[in-house]
Formats: sequence, C-alpha cells, structure tokens
Amino acid sequence: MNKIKEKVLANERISPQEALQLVNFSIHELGELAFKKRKSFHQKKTYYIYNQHLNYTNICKNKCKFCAYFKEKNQKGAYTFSIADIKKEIKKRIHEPIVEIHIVGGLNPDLPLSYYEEMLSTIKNIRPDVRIKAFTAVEIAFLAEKHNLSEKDILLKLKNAGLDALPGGGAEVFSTSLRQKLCPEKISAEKWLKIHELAHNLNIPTNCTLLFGHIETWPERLDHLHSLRTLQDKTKGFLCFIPLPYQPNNNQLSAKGPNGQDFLQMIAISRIFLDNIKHIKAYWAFSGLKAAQLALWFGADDFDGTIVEEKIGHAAGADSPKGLTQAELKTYIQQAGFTPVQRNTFFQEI
Ligand code: V47
Ligand code: SF4
Repeated sequence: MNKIKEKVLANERISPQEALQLVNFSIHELGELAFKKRKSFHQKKTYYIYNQHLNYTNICKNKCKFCAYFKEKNQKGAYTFSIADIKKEIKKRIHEPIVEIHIVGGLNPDLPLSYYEEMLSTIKNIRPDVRIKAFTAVEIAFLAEKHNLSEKDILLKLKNAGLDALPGGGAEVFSTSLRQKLCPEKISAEKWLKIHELAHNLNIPTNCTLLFGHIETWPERLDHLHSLRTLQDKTKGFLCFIPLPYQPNNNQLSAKGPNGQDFLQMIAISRIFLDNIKHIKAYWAFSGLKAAQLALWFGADDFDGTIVEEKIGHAAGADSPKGLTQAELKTYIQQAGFTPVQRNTFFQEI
C-alpha cells in the first residue's frame, strides 16, 4: 500500500490495479491522499457556477432501468416544451446573472433537428452572453441516426446554432454486460467515447460522468475511469468528471445507492486516478449538500451551481433542494472551510 501512496505523492500515474488497492485504505488515509492531490491542483478554491437547467422533454424511447425521469408519449406527466415555452423559461430569469444554460432531455422521436437548432439560437438571441452546455452524447447519436447524418455533422450544426459544450451524462458504466442490464437501448461505450472525441476535435469541450452505487463493482468503476483517462490523454477535452451517485426511487432497478463512505471513496479515488482531468464535481443535487461539503475534503473542487430546477435526480428520490441562490452556494462552500470561486462553463474564473 505504501508504494502506491509514494507514487501518488510523487505525482506518478497509478494503474487501475493499483487504484483498486486504494479501496482497502482507511477512509482517513485515502481522504488525506486525495486532498493533497486536490490541493496541488486548486489549493482551497472551490468552484461554482450561476446556471439554469432546462429539461425540454421527458418523453424518451430508451427507458433505462435506473431512470425515473422518462415517460411514454401518452403517459400522464409526459411533456415537451415548445420553442415559445423555452423562451418563457429563459425570460423568467432574465434579470439574474446566469452564465450557463444546462440543457438535457429524453429521446423524443417527434422532435425535428430544426427544433434543437431553434432552441439554441433562440436562447442565444435572448441572452447573447450565456454559454450553452447541452445534449449528451446519447442525444447527439439519436439525432444523427434519425436524420441520417454523421455525429460530426450534427455537432457542427448545433455548434453553428449556439452550442458551446456537452454535459457528461449518458456514460453510465462502460461495461458492455452492465449496459445490457441497465440500459440495453442506450448507445455503446465506444459510441459515447467516439462522440466526445469528435466534440473535442471540434473544439467543443465536454464533461464526463460515471453512474455508481447500484449493481456495478469496483473493477468496473476503475475500467470506466481508465477509458476516460485514456481519451483525455489523446484530446485533453474533458473539463470535469462527475461521479453521479445512483438515486434509487421510482425506477425499475432494485439497488440501494451508495452509502456515505462509498460516495467519499469514489470521489477520492477519482481525484487520485484521473490525474489528467482538472476538476472533480461534488454534484450536491444528487449527493445532498452535507455529503457534497465533505467531498471537498476528499478531492472534489467543484460544487456545480444554482441549478433551478433539478428534475432527473429528484424524480428518483434525491433529497436535496431543487436549486440554490448564489449566496446559499457561497455559504455552503465557506462553511465547509473553502474559498468560493465563481466560474463559467469552461472553468475560467469570473
Ligand atoms: O445521463 C439518470 C443520470 C444523468 C439516475 O455535465 C441518474 O456538468 C442517478 O449527467 N440516479 C444526467 N443518476 C445528469 C448529468 C449531469 C448533471 C449535472 C452536471 C452535469 C455536467 C451532468 O443522470 C443521466 C444519467 O446518467 N441518471 N437516472 C438515477 N436514478
Ligand atoms: Fe432516456 Fe436518459 Fe432516462 Fe435513459 S437516462 S431513459 S436516455 S432520459
């Protein structure tokens, strides 16, 4: 164990097999190591963003087993925003200093490509200074297939309409056998990685995620992180990694979700293993605020944002506010012992 510690402290890269041994470290020792890594990147800074979430439709043909957000087309509660609805949502908060709109939605076969382009250009018309982080690789692949275009063409069209970055969702766990159980209709790991590589090559930075704390194992988590680290070596296009703790309610998967120790171990091992991804996000909307505060001592350096309003985790039982004010966000970060730093989508300080 000490050899691995020495390697980490000497800023040497560790293998997935070595990272697996970190699971057996005491939580104090692991936390100390991850915190040293965090400090070498960011000292005591903790980043946050003033953002707005927009979930344009919950109709989705994929029906992932862990998802409590999707609805069938004619099911009660199914919705799709019109472009007029989107305008209204953006205008509702026009007097707030929002710097990013985060957009994701289900795979709704009734929406044409022009809807996505119009959504982006409409938002940029109303708020020219805002950055739009929108559409997971899953949505990009869906549009490409539906319109018989390449994923690169879709990315270029959307970039032209106002897309600035891609969020990290849809990665789930890269293991093929697990994907078969969790989300058999979803794009493969290879496709997810290919779309992120394409985006990076088009100067569209992206985030990346891992959905953890359900039926996956530590070796599967480490394989996933290894694939992300390998792509990052090639493109340097990932801005931030977000370990998403599984929320267990109202879906078709029988699993519990990670406990506090597992959550902190995941944050810490991500920080240590992903030596080429600068930021690790403690996504308070899924983990809860107290766990997110603690995660800052275990390697995380980003506290996400104001949000308003989070729908995907809350549909599955997330027990956190649906949004926060900027003042609240700063207070949570300060109370945890860190210095809040406002950032934009590209992690530039504001
Ligand atoms: O892709 C769905 C996940 C993701 C559940 O890039 C679930 O900055 C937990 O990716 N329990 C969407 N997770 C959220 C996401 C995200 C969030 C915040 C910031 C960024 C970013 C990305 O949520 C989905 C899926 O992987 N998800 N159901 C669930 N029951
Ligand atoms: Fe659809 Fe995404 Fe939910 Fe899967 S996780 S069912 S792709 S909305």
